[in-house]
Amino acid sequence: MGILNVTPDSFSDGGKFLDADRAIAHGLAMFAQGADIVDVGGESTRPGAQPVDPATELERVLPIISELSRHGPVSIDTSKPDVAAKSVAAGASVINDVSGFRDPSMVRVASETAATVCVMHMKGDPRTMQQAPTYDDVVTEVRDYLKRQADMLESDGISRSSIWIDPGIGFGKSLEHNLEILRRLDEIVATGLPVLVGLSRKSFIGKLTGDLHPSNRGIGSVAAMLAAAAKGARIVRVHDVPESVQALAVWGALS
Ligand code: HH2
Repeated sequence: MGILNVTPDSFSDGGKFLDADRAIAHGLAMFAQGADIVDVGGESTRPGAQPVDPATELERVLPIISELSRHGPVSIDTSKPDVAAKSVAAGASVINDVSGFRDPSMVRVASETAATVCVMHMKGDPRTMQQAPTYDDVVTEVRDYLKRQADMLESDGISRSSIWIDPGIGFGKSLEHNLEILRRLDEIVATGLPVLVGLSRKSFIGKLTGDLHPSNRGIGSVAAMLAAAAKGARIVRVHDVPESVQALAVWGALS
């Protein structure tokens, strides 16, 4: 899954693709480079990010989704029901909600469409989530939460085969929490639901390597992505599509 942030403030590619033509060109390039899906977002969820109103978010994402969905599968990265509904109407086939379908209106929108849903775990919200998050056992807590949300979505009419889960690397997690989740990802994979992992260029890579600039974290991200794939991750959300496709091709042939 290639990342396309149509925002001024995303932590890594903020401001690069706010212009619609550039965003579309980058999405098409990611399809050509081997992305199976492009994840379009119009609101940054980095720690401390300020919320965006639905009209602004729609204005950013709709033209991109309409065009890109003619060329390949597109997901919409949003927690807002109106944005999700209009994005699916414009051609998105996946609703990727970092707030994990906690809002009943998001569940209703999802159940009224045939879209696949991605349920992510986040502790708190982006404004506060990195303020000393604590867990008894992060892996068990995240896994049980994702299972409960998947059961709730299924009882609200969404087919289990259309539900992906995501442990939410960096969303209310310390460095140790992120590492523990990745080391024990197989316990989340054991739920039987397809697991998506988004770790590309995130701050834990910078903390491990001492390189704090997101654009210098590509190789560390590929290493972590392969570790996640080895533990059974089915979908990996990445900024660096050609490098990730190449790494997965070689790892896939050897594993
Ligand atoms: N991470 C980000 C955004 N959306 N969606 C899923 N399912 N999983 C993730 O880990 C995830 C996500 C944050 O990364 P990014 O989009 O690169 O930055 P920003 O939120 O600043 O736009």
